[in-house]
Amino acid sequence: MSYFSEIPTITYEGPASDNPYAFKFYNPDEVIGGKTMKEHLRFGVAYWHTFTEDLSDPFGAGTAERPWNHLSGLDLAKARVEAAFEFFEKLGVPYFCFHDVDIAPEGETLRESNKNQDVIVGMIKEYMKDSDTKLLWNTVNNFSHPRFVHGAASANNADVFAYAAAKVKKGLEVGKELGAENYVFWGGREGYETLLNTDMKLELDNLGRFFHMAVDYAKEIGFNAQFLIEPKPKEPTSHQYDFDVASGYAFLQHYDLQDHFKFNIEANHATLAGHTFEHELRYARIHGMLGSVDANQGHPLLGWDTDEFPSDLYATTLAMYEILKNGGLGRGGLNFDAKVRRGSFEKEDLVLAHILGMDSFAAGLKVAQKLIDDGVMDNVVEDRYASFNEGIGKSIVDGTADLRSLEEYALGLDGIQTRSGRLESIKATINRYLLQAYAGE
Ligand code: XUL
Ligand code: CO
Repeated sequence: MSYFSEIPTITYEGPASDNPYAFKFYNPDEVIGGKTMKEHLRFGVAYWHTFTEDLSDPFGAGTAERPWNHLSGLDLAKARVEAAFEFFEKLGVPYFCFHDVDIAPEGETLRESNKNQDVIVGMIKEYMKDSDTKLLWNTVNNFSHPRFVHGAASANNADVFAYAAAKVKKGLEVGKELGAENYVFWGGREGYETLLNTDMKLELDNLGRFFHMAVDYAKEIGFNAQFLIEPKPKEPTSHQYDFDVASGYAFLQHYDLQDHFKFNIEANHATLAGHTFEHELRYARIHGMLGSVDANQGHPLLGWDTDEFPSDLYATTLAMYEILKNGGLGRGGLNFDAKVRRGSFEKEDLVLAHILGMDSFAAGLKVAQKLIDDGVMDNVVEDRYASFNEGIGKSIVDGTADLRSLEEYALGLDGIQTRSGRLESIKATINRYLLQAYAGE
């Protein structure tokens, strides 16, 4: 059965093309800074948004028209697998990602859920044999079912902790079976709604214990995926424990988990935390903790996690700048944790949305590499901090200065010269690079 037969295989036609079913900027074989675009970008399709999502929102029912909507149970799950691998091939995406409940229906019991998963995981494994698409990461959904109303690993109820642990155990086994390169923990309900009934210390300690159990079990079964924490400040909780990279990193260090995890950074989670996307990438990068990316964007006028497909070239450029400066994402990738808008309910929109996301990051990559090659930001930064390269500045950086030596120096100063940060000029330069990157093509 074919689900996307009317849709052609998407190929690169270049910026001048007006064919909606073609890449304008994503040219998988084009070499940028010594690596192909395909090697740099490692795109992933999020199974939940593309094959499971019905596009409902808190105010209205689902609108998604999908050729598998008439099915249910395991038949529906199987149809989605067929559709997914056809979709991956049409777009030439190298990776996909899923939660346990995205791929297979939950049963009445944990045992039944596991059995359903086994059926679908077996089918996915077969499809993967004939496909170039691999599993970037899997995870388990420990937040949707009512049993997780008060959290999972940070729940008040030990039975819920045990149930969540059992689901992660299965998730790790599934990840190993399908050769996942990473395994993600997003703490959907690992937080609280109010401190009035919350033992924060016990919840955080339990979360730490939970992660150690996962690390130990992965080691035991020989599943050597990179573990990733995906920070988000809130939603659905009013306060999520892994609020942002900085608080997540402090948590990992406190519980001695920092060597076992990196971060999966989502653009819209960064902005919900009051940061820019590039702030979260930079914070992770400079601490050696940048693992992978959930590539999406928020709506500037809405305060929640809208999970839009990335279209903002300024944001993708600055994100790719951080990723290039990181030397790439290693075994991580750019997973489109993004959904088409509720009004974009036709199946064609799924393809068009991925083309938009892939092209946006490809263009960002090209501009970012040029900015790096020409030292645009590096030169500004080097010049701005030059006072730390010699004299008193050098003594601060190399640790030979102390308050006494600094006082002596400051007392001898005859005024301090400060200089402009030239922000507007830098922005004008970035605009020029953005507009010139494809000039003449
Ligand atoms: C929710 C979110 C999740 C994680 C995986 O905001 O981003 O889909 O990516 O659980
Ligand atoms: Co995400």
